[in-house]
Amino acid sequence: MKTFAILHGPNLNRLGKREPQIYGTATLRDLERLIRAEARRLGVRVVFFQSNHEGALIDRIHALADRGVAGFVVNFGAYTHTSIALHDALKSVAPLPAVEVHISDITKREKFRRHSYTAAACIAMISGKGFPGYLEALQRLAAHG
Ligand code: CA2
Repeated sequence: MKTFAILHGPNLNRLGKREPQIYGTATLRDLERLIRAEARRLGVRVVFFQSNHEGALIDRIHALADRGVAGFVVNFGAYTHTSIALHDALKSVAPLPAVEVHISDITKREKFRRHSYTAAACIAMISGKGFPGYLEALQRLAAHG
């Protein structure tokens, strides 16, 4: 059975606690429950990791790749818009596929959120679809050659 890693970046541990008009009222735990149910339906395994630290996310990408995961669903939070290092980390584990997800539509918010450095290392980016975007990302990975 394939295992996919779901990586959450900075502040996503605060989901459901602030800015419900942008991110909704459900928590990260609620999101992980939804993803687990979709994984069961698809017949794949999922592992989760959240960190507020760029280096910790990079170390985990390397470790998960060495451990044999089949791909990544990533929401690097604000590091999306700043981190060449996370882009390079995904490239460093090629050809493992990654799909980037954003709960909000990053193209319709502040100018500084419009560009993603990390999407260039991903096979797809899903933005603005809320939590269902993560389920779509998992489906994309499960269907990926
Ligand atoms: O829309 C997304 O999923 C984002 O990746 C969320 C990030 C943001 O920096 C990106 O531009 C878009 C923010 C993570 C969550 O931040 C929270 C802020 C307040 C309350 C709860 C979460």
